[in-house]
Amino acid sequence: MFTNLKRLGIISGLSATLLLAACGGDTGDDATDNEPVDDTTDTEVNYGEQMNYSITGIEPGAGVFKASENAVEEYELEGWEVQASSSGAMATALGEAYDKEEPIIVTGWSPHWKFAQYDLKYLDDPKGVFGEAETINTMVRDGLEDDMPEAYEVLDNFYWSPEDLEEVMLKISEGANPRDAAQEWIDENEDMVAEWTDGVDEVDGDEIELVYVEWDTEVGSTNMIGLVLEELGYNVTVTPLDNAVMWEAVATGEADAMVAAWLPGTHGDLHEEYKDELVDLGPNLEGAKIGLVVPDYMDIDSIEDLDTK
Ligand code: PBE
Repeated sequence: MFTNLKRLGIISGLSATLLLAACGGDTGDDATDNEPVDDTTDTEVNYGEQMNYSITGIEPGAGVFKASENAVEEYELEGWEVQASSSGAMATALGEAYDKEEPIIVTGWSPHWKFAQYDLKYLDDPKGVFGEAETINTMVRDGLEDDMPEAYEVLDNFYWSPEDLEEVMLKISEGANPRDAAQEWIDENEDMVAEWTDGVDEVDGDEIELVYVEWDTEVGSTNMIGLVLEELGYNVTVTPLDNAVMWEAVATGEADAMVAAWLPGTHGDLHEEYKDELVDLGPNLEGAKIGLVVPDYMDIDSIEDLDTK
């Protein structure tokens, strides 16, 4: 019983009330119950305290990590911190909290398999710190069109839906090796793949390097398009890097391409820095999104309602 109450946050709500009473903040008079209260007490559950004022982050180089730090500042979430971690560790922490119905806030994004696996929601962001819907664009190095016109054309044609990418991600999250998951998706979607490769000549073992970051989205998309290029005869290397290094590698021509540019907001700063040295082949996916994500069972809807220290 006690654990159940505690889990629901009723205990901390209760102690806040007792504290208020002790300070003379609540006279017990019903008429005072509707009066506006201080920001820090306006959610019944003190999630901040329960979560140690900590947002479970991912790699600090990720756009969503930086945006979350901006949110802490913009919403004046005093005492809150975004904890650096990895995408994999974030997902594990989310799964563990979810199984115990404990509160957790993660730096989240869509498409992502976590929405298929758990009931989750984005916290409202009335200040628009996380931006609107985004596209994921394909960027190639200067000169690729001349050097490898076949790969250029396939990369230019590559376009799929969030649901397609989610299918690949879900298979990987269920334990499939990324290449196998990507191959399975290709086998199940031959028509779409045929559209990307339609009329493109085969090549004979030309080497091409795709760079990406080990985020679930990019593991799925990069492995998939890498296999399509392999089928066309390319010798494909896929290299995981840090976000900023990925952008730099394509801008300097050290790598040939990436399918992981989140625009306009998430990678807006990196795009600004490198846009003149890259060839933007446009969106390979539309309807992506980033933000703070919590389990549906949490009694909070907006970043504004997070209680501060
Ligand atoms: N993500 C996944 C990346 C882009 C792709 C949302 C974690 C980021 O925040 O930079």
